[in-house]
Amino acid sequence: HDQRLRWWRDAKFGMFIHWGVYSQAAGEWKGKHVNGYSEHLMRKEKISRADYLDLAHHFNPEQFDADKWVRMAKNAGMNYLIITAKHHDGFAMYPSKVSSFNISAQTPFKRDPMAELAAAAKKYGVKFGFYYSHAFDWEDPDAPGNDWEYQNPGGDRLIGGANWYDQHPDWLPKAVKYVNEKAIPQIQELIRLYHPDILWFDTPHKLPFSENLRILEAIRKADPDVVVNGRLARNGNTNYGDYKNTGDRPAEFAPVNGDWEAIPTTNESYGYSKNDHSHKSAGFFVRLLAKSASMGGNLLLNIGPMGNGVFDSRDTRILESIAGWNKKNS
Ligand code: JFZ
Repeated sequence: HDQRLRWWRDAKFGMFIHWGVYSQAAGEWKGKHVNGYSEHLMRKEKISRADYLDLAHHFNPEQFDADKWVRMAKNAGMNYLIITAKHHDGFAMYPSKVSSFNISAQTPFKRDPMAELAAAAKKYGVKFGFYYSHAFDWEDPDAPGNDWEYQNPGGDRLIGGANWYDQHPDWLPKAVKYVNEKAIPQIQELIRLYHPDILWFDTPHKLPFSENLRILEAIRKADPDVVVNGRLARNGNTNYGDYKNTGDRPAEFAPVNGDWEAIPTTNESYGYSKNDHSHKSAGFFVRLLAKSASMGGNLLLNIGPMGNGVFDSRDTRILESIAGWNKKNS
């Protein structure tokens, strides 16, 4: 654990990137603004798998430039980068052999952005890894979450969502099937293809603790050196990953014992949302970074690139002024 976490403890500052098919929709559906997390578009608008694929068929980020993305991070003083390989929509942003719900099978974009990012990160000495939604997967009929198209376990309208397995143990075999046939194989695939330094998980309450532990075992077996965040598996107050995450919003930024990381986003959404103008100032994040570092934590600052592969200019402005500050102080 200490060995694994060595680079992570020194890193202090990282870039979080939420980028997927939802970025193409930009927080809008059928001409109207969708509030909050744009990466939750599919759930909020109850979009069917087929309609979501229509959106994917128009995802063609030809201006994507991995070198530029990593340089932006590096110049801002960020030492690690974590990008969504698969968010809750279930869409793999890399050519997955496990599921055809992926970027190379469903979009006109024939490059592998994850491979390009992994290479650029290596070039600039930035640690690299993936966000992988292990619990929620809205396209998979067996996974927890999608209750508008399939009768999935743990959907939001079904018995309140969390701990559904206590009330509905009869649904458990479906979730286990999803973990065996999609989640674990894709995580193993990501480790094999890209050798990530870190894997970042979320919403563990959507799966029983035993399933989360099974995923953790599979990761440790595939690569004992990969850092795993605390949102993979949680039981009471105990985290089973390598470190803890605070709540998503800076307001929830409170002292935590041990190794921890905060994950503020520049505005109110993690994925790109063109009508969300709530971006905080660069100064705000510089102060937040000083605060987290002084409290012994890491700051993983999220940005949401656009569907065309370019950073939102509002994010770029923040990153460039942090870079200016970084240059003066290093
Ligand atoms: C999750 C995701 O649902 C969201 O889309 C984004 O990826 C974010 C980083 O994580 O949302 C959460 C998860 C946990 C909390 C809040 C939002 N929390 O513990 O406060």
